[in-house]
Amino acid sequence: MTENTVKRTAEWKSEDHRHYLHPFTDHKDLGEKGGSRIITRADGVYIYDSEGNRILDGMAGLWCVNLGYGRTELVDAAAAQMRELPYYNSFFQCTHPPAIELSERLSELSPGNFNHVFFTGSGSEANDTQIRLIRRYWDLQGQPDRMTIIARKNAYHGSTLGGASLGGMSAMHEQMVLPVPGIVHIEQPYQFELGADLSAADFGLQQARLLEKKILEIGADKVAAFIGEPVQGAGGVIIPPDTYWPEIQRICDEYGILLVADEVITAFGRLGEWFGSTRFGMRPDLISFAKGVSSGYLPLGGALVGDRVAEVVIAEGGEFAHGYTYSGHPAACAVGLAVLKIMQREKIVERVREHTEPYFHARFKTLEDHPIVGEVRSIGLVGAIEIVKDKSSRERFHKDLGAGTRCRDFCVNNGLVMRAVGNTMIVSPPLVVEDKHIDELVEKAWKCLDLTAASLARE
Ligand code: PXG
Repeated sequence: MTENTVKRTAEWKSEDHRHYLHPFTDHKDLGEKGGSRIITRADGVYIYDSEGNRILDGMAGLWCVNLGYGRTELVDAAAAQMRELPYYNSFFQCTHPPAIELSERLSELSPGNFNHVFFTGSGSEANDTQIRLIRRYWDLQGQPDRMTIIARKNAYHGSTLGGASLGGMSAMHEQMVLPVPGIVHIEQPYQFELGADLSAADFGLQQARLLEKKILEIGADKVAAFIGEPVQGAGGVIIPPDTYWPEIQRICDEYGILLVADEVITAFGRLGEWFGSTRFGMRPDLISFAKGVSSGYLPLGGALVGDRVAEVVIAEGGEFAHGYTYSGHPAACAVGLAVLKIMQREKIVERVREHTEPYFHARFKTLEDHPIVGEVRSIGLVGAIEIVKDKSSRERFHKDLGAGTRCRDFCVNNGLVMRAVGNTMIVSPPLVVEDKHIDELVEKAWKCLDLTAASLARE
């Protein structure tokens, strides 16, 4: 921080408010509340704002900066690639080394039935690509009536029209007359909200069988695919019971429908595996990825295409009429390769699985003793805290009290980024967090839950 950044803060806030339309933001409300916090730099697991505050980044940016900030190796990889070849496309029978090498590395790291990658610039574009691949596959199989894709309520699959349609966020649907035709939603495996009376095993089976019910309602010969995040992220870190995914897999197999794992958050070590599907015993036909593949340093995503789909689309499909200017961007792919190199060298996935996850799980769970916490859950390095008014009945605070956003604001003002999804607080720290950072996260979270409880008690 320099004196200059402090001085510039007011000016930046005003310019920001006048010109910059932020994603998912109520601009009128933001203006009335004094504008945005301006993040000027970051290092390791901390971000710094223009007024010099140091804040522990409990969200790894937006679930993406898995290797932490200040990785000069990633900066150097991008700079070197930009000097050599800053851009070229892979349309019209061209390609370039970073995209070739990254597609090969991803094929090696992904489950055995995956050997092809389609690159995009984001997770939303990855899921739009999946819709195109799914429709193309069934057309080529001579089953064009298999048009319906089943997804879940409260899922997040991105913000393009396709991604928002697959997602189950009603507020997004309402603003755009979505979903587009051919996408339907079933209920999610959110036990704290929907299944308090059942055992986890029974609740998992019950929620999975909603898929079978929906398939039978539509007609199995009309269903193309099911898409789900192994663990729902933006919906509130919803961790399905162990029985859920095996039963979903059984149903997909039985009716021959494609299974798409949206691993935009869960891949690249977030759940202590290269791909979160592995942890839940899923055998997806298609996988979407983004975020952690480049650790957020440059925009990069893609669709991993399993052999079942690739063989049909490649052998019989002719030209696949789909692609983006930045598909396989050389600098983004060079950063992706450097990320994978660091992950291998520093054994990031193994460290999460063997050390960080158990430590985080145990320490984070202690927050369940807090008087306004109804449940704490975590898996890998994602976690959720359910804020409640009454622990035993799980009664929530009235929605208008904004318990979650209150807690979020206390957190950031006390040096911790924790995100609010309604009254659920969620975290997804960089995978490189050390024990002392986890201690700091838990201590600050407790303090901010105290502040939240006190402020709610005053109303
Ligand atoms: N799938 C999943 C599972 C995601 O979490 C996307 C797709 C879309 O990726 P892009 O790169 O197009 O944003 C995501 C993105 C939040 C939040 O508030 C989460 C995401 C994006 C923005 C906000 O938690 N996830």
